[in-house]
This record gives sequence, structure tokens and C-alpha cells, in this order.
Amino acid sequence: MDNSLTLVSHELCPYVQRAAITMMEKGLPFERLDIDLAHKPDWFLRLAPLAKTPVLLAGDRAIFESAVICEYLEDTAGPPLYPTDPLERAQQRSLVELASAILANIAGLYSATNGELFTEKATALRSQFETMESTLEAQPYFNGEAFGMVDAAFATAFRYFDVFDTIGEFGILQQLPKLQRWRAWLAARDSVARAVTADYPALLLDFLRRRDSHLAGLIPYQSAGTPSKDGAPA
Ligand SMILES: N[C@@H](CCC(=O)N[C@@H](CS)C(=O)NCC(=O)O)C(=O)O
Repeated sequence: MDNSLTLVSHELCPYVQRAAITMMEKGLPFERLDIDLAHKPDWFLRLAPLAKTPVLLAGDRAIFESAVICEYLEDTAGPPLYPTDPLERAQQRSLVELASAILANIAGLYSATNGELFTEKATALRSQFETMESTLEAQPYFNGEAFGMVDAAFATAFRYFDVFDTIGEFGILQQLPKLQRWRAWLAARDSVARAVTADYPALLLDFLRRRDSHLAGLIPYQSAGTPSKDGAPA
């Protein structure tokens, strides 16, 4: 039986990172296969009816949608990243959905074509992160000592702000002390750090700069750009 795992990926995709973090936390070896989302290969379109990364190839079978991939990994390999109590488990799945809504607003933020739309997205994000600030109780991770799926989901959202913070101060994460502490702990986690390549910040900045957006206009010009990368991260 073929037990190999291949994660069909895009180098900037936060949903890919969730799956990668989950596999690393579970000690599962996997290969990563990056594709160009601007020129999707036919073999990818055959495997991925929604035409989105990530897709996990488990042997000769394909699973799409990051939440479903993570559920499969949770069902088949330890250590568990969700609590066993069904109600707590459901509540944490809800928070993973909140993280997805945050990613959608982040995409809205960096795609906003004027200051008004940008402020609208920044305000929505602020409110969503305030909800998390009031939900956070334990530390260093969401459940305390053990890293879990809520951590994996939010780590990928926080990573955007490491680059956004170099562009400007947008009032989204400020004065949220518990969240900031959590963000720092997550960034220091090995699986989170290794879910992207070392040139991720430069690639993301390059991706942001190439958009026809309000945010792109705020990025200072740098002559030494990174190579062009097509495709959308969210
Ligand atoms: N709900 C999906 C979202 C995945 C998603 O939006 N992936 C983006 C890249 S981060 C994508 O493939 N977009 C298609 C495109 O850019 O054409 C999941 O959780 O897996």
C-alpha cells in the first residue's frame, strides 16, 4: 500500500500552511509540490474540482479543502490537535472557521482598491481579532501547553502581519496584549516557521507590490525586487 503524502501547494497559500503545520506536528513525512496558480496544470485541475490549493495526495487518492485534509490527518495520526470533548472540539472548529473568515478579510485588505475599502476591511479584522483576544485564556498556546488546530489556523493569519507591519501601522492588532503574546509564541513554533520557505516575506511583499491596490501604494519602492511570482495566496 502506498502511504506517501504529497501536499500540492502554493508557496504563499495560508491554507497550505495549515496542512503543512498539521503534518509536521504529527511527525508525518510529506513532499511538497508547488504549482503556479496563474497557470494551473491539467493534472491539478483533474484532482481539484475547486481548483484551489491545498490538495493532499494520500497515495493515489486526492483530498481537497484544508479543513477536510486536517480532519483526515487528525483521524489517522497522533498526537491529537483537537480536544476529545465533542463540545470543545466543535467550538474549536468554529474558531478555525473564524480564522478562515479572517484570511478572507486579509485578502480583501490587500486587494482593496481604495482607502475606504481598505479601512472597511481593517475595521472588520480588528473586530474579529478582538473576539479572539476575549476568547484567549491559556498560554502559550490556545489549549495551554499543547499546540493544537486553532494555533495552526491562526499562525498562518498572523504571518501576514509580519510583512504588513513593515509597510505601516493599520491599527488591527495593536493593544491586544494576549493576542500579541500568542502571535509571538506561534511564530517561534518550529512547525509554523518551517511551513514556509525562508524567502516567504520577500515573496509576499513582491506579490503585494504587484497588485493594483491601496496597500501596494503604501509599499516603498525597492529596486532589488524578488523574481515575479504569479498566483494568489488567498
Ligand atoms: N477553502 C479552501 C480555500 C483554499 C484557497 O482559497 N486557496 C487559494 C490559494 S491560498 C487558491 O487556490 N485559490 C485559487 C486561485 O488562486 O485560483 C481551503 O480551506 O482549502
